Amino acid sequence: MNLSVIIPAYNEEEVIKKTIISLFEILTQNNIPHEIFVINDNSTDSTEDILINLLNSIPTLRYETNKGHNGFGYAVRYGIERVSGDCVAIFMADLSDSPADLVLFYQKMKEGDFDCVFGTRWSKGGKVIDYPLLKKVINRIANFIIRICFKIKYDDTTNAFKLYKRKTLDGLKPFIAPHYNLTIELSLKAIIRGYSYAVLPNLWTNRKWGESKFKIKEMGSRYLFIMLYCLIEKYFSKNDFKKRT
Ligand SMILES: Nc1nc2c(ncn2[C@@H]2O[C@H](COP(=O)(O)OP(=O)(O)O)[C@@H](O)[C@H]2O)c(=O)[nH]1
Ligand SMILES: [Mg+2]
Repeated sequence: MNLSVIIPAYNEEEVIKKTIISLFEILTQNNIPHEIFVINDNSTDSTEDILINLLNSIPTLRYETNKGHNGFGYAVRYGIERVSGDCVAIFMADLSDSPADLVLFYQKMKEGDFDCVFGTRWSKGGKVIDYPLLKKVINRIANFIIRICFKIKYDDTTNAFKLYKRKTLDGLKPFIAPHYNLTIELSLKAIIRGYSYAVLPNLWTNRKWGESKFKIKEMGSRYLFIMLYCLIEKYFSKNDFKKRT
C-alpha cells in the first residue's frame, strides 16, 4: 500500500526541513513505500529554496507551488488531485503532528482495511503539548456540537492530521472548503457517506518555530458554514452520496 503524504506549507522556512527529514527517516525505517508532496502556497520566505535543496537528498520528496487561489484547503485539494498513493495522509508542515503516529495510522489502515484513520488528541492515549487555551476552549465546544449534531462518538473532527484511502477521497467530492474548514468537510462527509474509520490517539505539539496562520475570527463562520452544509447532506440528501460498494 503506497502512501502519499500531503503537506500544505505557507512560510515555513524555520521548520519545513526538519518535518520532511523526520518523515522520510521514519517512513523509510518502517519500509513504507511513500511520496512526500509539499504544496507551497507562494511562500514569501525561503521555503521554496529549502525545498529545492532538499530534492537532492530526499528521493521521495516532490513539491509544487499552487499558483491558484491561496489557502490551506485549496493547497490540500491541489495535492489530493495529484497524488498517486493508495492512501493519503494530510500532515502539517510545522511538525505539530508526530511522524511516528503516521506509521501507526498506516499500519492500522492496512491491518483493518479501514477507509480512513482519524486521530484524537483528547481521548485516552492522546496528548497535546502547549495547546493555546482559547483555542482549546473553542475546539472542545466545536467538537462537542459536532458530536451532538452528527450523532458520533469521534471527538476530534477538527484535527487536521488524518489518513484516507485515495478511493475514499474520490468519494468525498465535490470539495467545497477553501481554507482550514476542509478538515471537517472531509471527515464529516466520510462519516455521513458511510466510509469506515478507525480512531487512534495522537500527539499534537504546538509549533516551536514560525507562526500560526490560523485566525479564529476569520475561520469561525467558515467552519459553521461547512458544518451546516454537511448537516444538510446528512439529513436531506436521502443517502444519494453514500459509499457505493
Ligand atoms: N499551502 C498552504 N498551507 C497553509 C496555509 N495556511 C496554513 N498552512 C499550513 O497549514 C498547516 C497548519 O497551519 P498552522 O499555521 O500551523 O495552524 P495551527 O496549527 O492551527 O496554528 C501548516 O503546515 C501551515 O504551513 C495556506 O494558506 N496555504
Ligand atoms: Mg500548526
